[in-house]
Amino acid sequence: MDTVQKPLLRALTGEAVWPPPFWLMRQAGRYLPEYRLLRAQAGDFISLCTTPELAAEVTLQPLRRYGMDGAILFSDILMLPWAMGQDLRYAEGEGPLLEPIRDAEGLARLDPSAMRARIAPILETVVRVREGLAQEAPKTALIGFAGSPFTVACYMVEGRGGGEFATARRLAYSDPALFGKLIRLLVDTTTDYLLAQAEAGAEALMLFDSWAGLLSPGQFRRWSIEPTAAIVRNIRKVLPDIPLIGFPRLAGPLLPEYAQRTGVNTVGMDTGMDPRWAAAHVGIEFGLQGNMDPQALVAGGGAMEAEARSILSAMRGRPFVFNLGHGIVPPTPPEHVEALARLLRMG
Ligand code: 1CP
Repeated sequence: MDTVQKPLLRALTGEAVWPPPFWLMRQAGRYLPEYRLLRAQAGDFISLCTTPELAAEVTLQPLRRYGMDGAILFSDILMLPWAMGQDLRYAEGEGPLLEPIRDAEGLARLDPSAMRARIAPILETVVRVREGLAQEAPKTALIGFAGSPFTVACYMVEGRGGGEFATARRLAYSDPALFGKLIRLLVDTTTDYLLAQAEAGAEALMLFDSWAGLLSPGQFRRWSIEPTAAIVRNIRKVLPDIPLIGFPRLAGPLLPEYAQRTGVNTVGMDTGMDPRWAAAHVGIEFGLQGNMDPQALVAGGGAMEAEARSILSAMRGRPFVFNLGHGIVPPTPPEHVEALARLLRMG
């Protein structure tokens, strides 16, 4: 199958494909029994991400059930700081824990030159997933990804998730030189990391800015829009045509400005974004992606169908990729995902 014909790639580059292609953030994960089984075999989460055979298998699992139009590389946004030598572990039930970086000494301990060797197994996963897709799902496109510099910096400075990243946001005001240095390092390494994924076979690239909406408008422009725009420019110099998706979660009314100024092809809408407002304010030259409430997918039934249909009707006639407004949550019944996939195929 010629990649140009893959529906996801057509929608991401400006075509109003109907019924719209779909995939779901965190589509591989704990709601699937086959994932839990492999996760237990791998032991810890980092081993799962760095064992290409297992990570590729986990990437393909949801496609076998639901035939999504997009596969997303199974990895994590924090594998980049890990690849630069920052201590990282995933504590059961607690999420990621890192050795916090809050001063110049901490920043100096990062070793970007270690990155290439440490990401090698992740790139090998990309190669294997492309081989798997060619065999099993020739119309499905592979999405590579990274966290945006601001969101990754949040975890690097705070050392953990679960809160509002007060330390990281304060540092951005109190020591913008240091915070800026960290962001610039992330712009450079994220560019290299995404280009390496594309070279290994990723067909579209997504930047997750999950915590962008915690920023004031001025800080949002400085720490979310500008670094993202720099990454987009860097990537475009090498790969002018690769589809790029940006997801500035909770950006609210700054979403159109984010689309315009970053130069991504498609912007992700989070759960709270009104798709009709987005359709009216984000130019038709941009694709939109989103944004059903993950809790509607847990609930299922008529309520879920009504949510999905209302999003579809708001997006009709423009380039659009159906997705959730944030990641699938573990209590999601797999049969609800099945029902959603059936509804979406009918358009
Ligand atoms: O126990 C487990 O099995 C680990 C749970 C888990 C999984 C399945 C983590 C830890 N990461 C992932 C995979 C993952 N993470 C993917 C690939 C799979 C897919 O989408 O199907 C992707 C794209 C991510 C991206 C990610 N990681 C983001 C951005 C998207 C978002 O959800 O906002 C963020 C913020 C993270 C950090 C992270 N990693 C893991 C957890 C539990 C978290 C969130 C921590 C927090 O709440 O702050």
